Order: sequence, then C-alpha cells, then structure tokens
Amino acid sequence: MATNTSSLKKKSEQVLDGSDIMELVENQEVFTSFVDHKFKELDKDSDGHLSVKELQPAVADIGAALGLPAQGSSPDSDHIYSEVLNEFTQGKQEKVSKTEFKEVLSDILLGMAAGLKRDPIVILRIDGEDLLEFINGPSYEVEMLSVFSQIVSDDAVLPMRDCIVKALEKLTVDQGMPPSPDSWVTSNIIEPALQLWDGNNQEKLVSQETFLEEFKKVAERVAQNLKEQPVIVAHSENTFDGSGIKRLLSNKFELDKVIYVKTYERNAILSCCYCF
Ligand SMILES: [Ca+2]
Repeated sequence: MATNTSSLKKKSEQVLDGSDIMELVENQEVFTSFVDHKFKELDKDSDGHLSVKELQPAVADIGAALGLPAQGSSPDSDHIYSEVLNEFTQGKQEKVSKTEFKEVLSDILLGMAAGLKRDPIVILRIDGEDLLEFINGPSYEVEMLSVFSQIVSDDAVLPMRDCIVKALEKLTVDQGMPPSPDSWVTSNIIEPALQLWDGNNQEKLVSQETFLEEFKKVAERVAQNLKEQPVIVAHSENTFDGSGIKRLLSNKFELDKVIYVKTYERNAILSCCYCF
C-alpha cells in the first residue's frame, strides 16, 4: 500500500510520520508555549495544578490519539486510560504541576512520534475528485468491464441496482472510493446516490454497455456526495502497535490491540495531529 499511495502523489494525501510531533517537542520555545496553553486550558480552577478530574480531557485526547475507543466502552481500553492517567499522577492521587505535566506529555508525544516513524500513517481525503477522474478517464471502460465480469461470474442474473452496488464496493481508494464495506459510507454516500438514480426500476442487467452507462450515472452522484461530505481515511501499512509508548509506560499494559486501520473525520488520528 505504501508504494501504491506514494506513486499516486495525490494532493489530498498527507503522511503522518511523527516528524511534526518531533518538531513540536524538540523546539523548546514552541513546546513550552504549547504546554502553557494546554495547561491553562485544563486548569479550570486556575490553582496552578491539575487535579485528576482536570487531567481527564488530556487523558481522553491521548487515548483518542492512540486510537482507543471512548472511555467506558471496554475494560481493556479503560485500563490503558487509567495507566495514562497514572503516568501523570505517578500513581498518586495528587495534583500535577506544570513541570510534571510537561515531562509526561513530552514522553508520551515522543513515544507516539517513534511509533509513527516506524509505521507512518497515510491520511487520504476522499472528496470525489479521484472518482470523477476515474470514471471520465481512459481506463474506465476496461477496468469497469473487468469488475463487471467478476460480478457476473459471482452471480449470473442480478438486477442492475445490485450490480452497481457491488461494483462500487469493488472500487478501491486508488479509484476514489472509500474502503468498503462501511455503513456510514453506504448510508450517507451510496444510498442517497442510488435514490436519485433514474434506473431504479430496471429489472435485469441488459448489457455491458448499459452497465457502463448506468454505473457512471450513479458514480457521478457518489462523487458529488463525497464532495459535499468528504471521507477521511487513515491508512497504516502496518499495525500501529504502540510499542514506543509501551516502552515509555514500562510495559505496564498491552497496546497490541491498538490499530489504525480506518478512521473518519473527528477521529483519533486527527486529534493526534491537531489536538495533541
Ligand atoms: Ca487546578
């Protein structure tokens, strides 16, 4: 996948390799002001220390950046959340000073950066442009007929609608479609496109030509929907095993289950770059 995506050189592609985080932590001036800002934001009662309660939003952000589900959703991930909190409080239920906060935050961020350096994450913004390029490009007919023959050999007689849905599922990120199956994409991108399609009452698949025509109509609407609601796909070639962080937290817990496969807007990876 790494070779695939890099050869595409998409403008919508962004690679997270941890270098931004390294830069942030290593630049004393910038990092100090980052910590000052973060600390001030967290220190709700402005007493110069962070209580366990005040640390919660930071712990939640770190968990999200690690790709953990929200707190309270599983005992495994809750355990990791409590370990992250313990890193700040050093196991004591005391308040955390700005110096302590800065040290732990720096360790955690450097751990994330090390993990990202080993397994960079590619972030793709899928906004319909690549899909339009594909359906209007020179390889459209050949590639879609190959998809078509796969579908037909799977199941000889299919209504046109099913055929189009299956074909959309077979398209890849390189052709401008989000990875499939995904229920959000199905209900927000694909279904609305099919609802507006004028071929809904076509019972059976007539020919390759009609398939190519009808598929293009739906795909154009899919591209339009993606333009209105772009999908962010985070993609890591390898499992992000968090081992850098695991080392930092002295092997106190397993991060093996933490993976970045696919996430959407407002999700983990983005908070990794923007919140933290
Ligand atoms: Ca406080």
